Amino acid sequence: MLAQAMVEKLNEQINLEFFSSNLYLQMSAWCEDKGFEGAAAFLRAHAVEEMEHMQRLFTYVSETGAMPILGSIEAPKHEFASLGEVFRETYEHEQFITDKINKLAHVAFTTQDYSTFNFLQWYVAEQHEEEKLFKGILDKIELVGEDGKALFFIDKDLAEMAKAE
Ligand code: OFO
Repeated sequence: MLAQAMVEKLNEQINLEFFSSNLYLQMSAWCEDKGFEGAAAFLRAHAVEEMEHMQRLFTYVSETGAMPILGSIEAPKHEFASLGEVFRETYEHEQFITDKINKLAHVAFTTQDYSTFNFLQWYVAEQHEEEKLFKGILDKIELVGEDGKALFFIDKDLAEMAKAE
């Protein structure tokens, strides 16, 4: 049985995972609109992964006998200055999510909710992967620059990465 305060925090995280999914889906629409098809495919695939993050939390809350409560999800922004900006924002967003997961793990540990603490370890490891993934893309963009030719190759690379998502 989870403490009510923990249920509320897990519900907030469910909401945030929905937001992450919508953010990447919206970014994929911007990329598609600007002709970056590889980036669009990559972000769309990643939006699906975020829904899996949401589902995993939803299942955990249900299985412990509490009720997941879905709130309204903030609309993501839909205008970006460049492909570089899109990926700078993905990386910042993942850092924000890591911070949220760390705070959740801290609360679970300090309230001796070891079941939730153990459950959250998957997210701790996943956030390491998520940051690595987005930092890697950002590093590549910063390395090659943002002229048309460079972005063409970045987009091709992202198309390959989308297949692995
Ligand atoms: Fe991108 O890791 Fe969930 O939100």
